[in-house]
Amino acid sequence: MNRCVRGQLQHAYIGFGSNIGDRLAFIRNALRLLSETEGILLQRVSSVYETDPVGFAAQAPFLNGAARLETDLSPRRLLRTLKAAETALGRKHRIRWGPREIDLDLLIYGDVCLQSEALTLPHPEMHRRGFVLVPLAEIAPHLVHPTLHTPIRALRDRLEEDTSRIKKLTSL
Ligand code: PH2
Ligand code: MG
Ligand code: MG
Repeated sequence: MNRCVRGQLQHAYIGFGSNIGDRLAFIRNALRLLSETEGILLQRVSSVYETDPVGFAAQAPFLNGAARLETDLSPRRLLRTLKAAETALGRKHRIRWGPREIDLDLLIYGDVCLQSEALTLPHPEMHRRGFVLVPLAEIAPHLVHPTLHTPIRALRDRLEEDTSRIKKLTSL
């Protein structure tokens, strides 16, 4: 159920990634765009990690990270804002799971759980992905996953995926 009341401040967590061009510049520009957006306060940003591609392996390594926002935008408006930022930064549409200039994914929005064609919260794959959980555990180890009722750090620690190829690269 979406319990968000517009105008109320919520904590939202996003994941970001890039594996084309100047990856760090795409990430820096995305975070700057979001921090300049009315209704969004960028509160915490993880280190940037270099990660092996998951899903479609024949592509360049990614830079990934996570951030905590405080926002009074609804989940759908926040999602639209993230998509608009991707487009503004020059993201081209390519194959699913494939290379991208910048990817901004809404992972968790307060304790909202919803499933629709446009948006599923929490993100349905996040608990299986090292490139999401490693940076997210850095900034929010005790955050409890709204449907699995498990802290992010514990989800990271029980990952089946090999996280040895997720290397902390730099801080922003
Ligand atoms: N994103 C994908 C598919 N595979 N692999 C890594 N390492 N990082 C990503 O951000 C990523 C991916 C689709 O969103
Ligand atoms: Mg993604
Ligand atoms: Mg995405």
